[in-house]
Amino acid sequence: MITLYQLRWSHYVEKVRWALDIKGLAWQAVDVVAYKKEEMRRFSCAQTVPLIHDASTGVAISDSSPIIRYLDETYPDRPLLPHQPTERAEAWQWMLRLDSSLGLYARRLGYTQLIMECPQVLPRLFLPDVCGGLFTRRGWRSLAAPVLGMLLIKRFRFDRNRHDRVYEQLEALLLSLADRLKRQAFIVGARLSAADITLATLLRPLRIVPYFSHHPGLQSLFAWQSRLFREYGREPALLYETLIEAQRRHCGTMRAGVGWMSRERFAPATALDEALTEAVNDQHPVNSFSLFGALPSYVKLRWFSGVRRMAYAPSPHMTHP
Ligand SMILES: N[C@@H](CCC(=O)N[C@@H](CS)C(=O)NCC(=O)O)C(=O)O
Repeated sequence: MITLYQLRWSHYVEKVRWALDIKGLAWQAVDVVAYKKEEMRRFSCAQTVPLIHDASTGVAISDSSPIIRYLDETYPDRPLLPHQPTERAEAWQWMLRLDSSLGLYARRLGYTQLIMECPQVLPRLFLPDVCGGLFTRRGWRSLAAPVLGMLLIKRFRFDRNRHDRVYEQLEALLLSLADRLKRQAFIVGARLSAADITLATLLRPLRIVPYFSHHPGLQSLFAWQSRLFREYGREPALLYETLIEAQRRHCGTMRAGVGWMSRERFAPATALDEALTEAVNDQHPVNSFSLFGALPSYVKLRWFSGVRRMAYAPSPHMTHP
């Protein structure tokens, strides 16, 4: 039996859940408390989720791509990485590249969107069981939301989205991936591989970011993702998607107009062709002192981010409850 330590809504975790299901392995999930992660402390590997503990080998390993490689090497049936060496190396590089770019940027913009439109969702994600669910209740929710928002800003630097050109870098990457997937059904080779699972799952948070989910040049990419979700029985919408959608329908608007984006195509500064040996992450340490220093950034992001409110339009590829 494999135990998967998870935050339910994490896109890196979703990638591993999908891999475990394809391989047909017996697994169980343990939901961790994000800011303590006590459940995982006994393992010596990096304390990020996903983390798996395989009781039959005694191995504990974190980081989604190495987890998938471990699963393939230990349980060779129903391989997730291509067998052919060149394709295998190519798929592996795509996984690391997407973990280090798309995964990080999509997380930043997904949380940014929640903070801009409905921060009360954050306690429902992070604190569902703390104090018997107190912080998910109306009133308490509104108190907990800004604190969580500030914590996340410090952890992932959403206040630097514009400075770091996150929208620009992502747009350039996704347009090139959309072009690639118009020419071929899968990122590498002739069948689904872990590279496709990586792309489809790490794209998930952008389904709530209208700049991308409604982008005319990216509709084929979201259609590709939705088709894979359907074919492989993945969840059509995670909790945060359903909640933000409900909020948008209720108020008839969404934050969609990224004021500073120009129509010119952006050339990313960093070469994506450099070979990677491991995935890069972007978490920064937070302490209570630095946390409250994030209040001005929270206020700015929530109300003056430069992302304009526009009339709500359902995203074409979202399944509506
Ligand atoms: N490259 C890692 C990224 C893992 C990661 O950053 N996980 C986040 C959840 S999305 C996490 O552990 N967050 C807890 C924290 O920030 O302390 C992977 O592919 O697994």
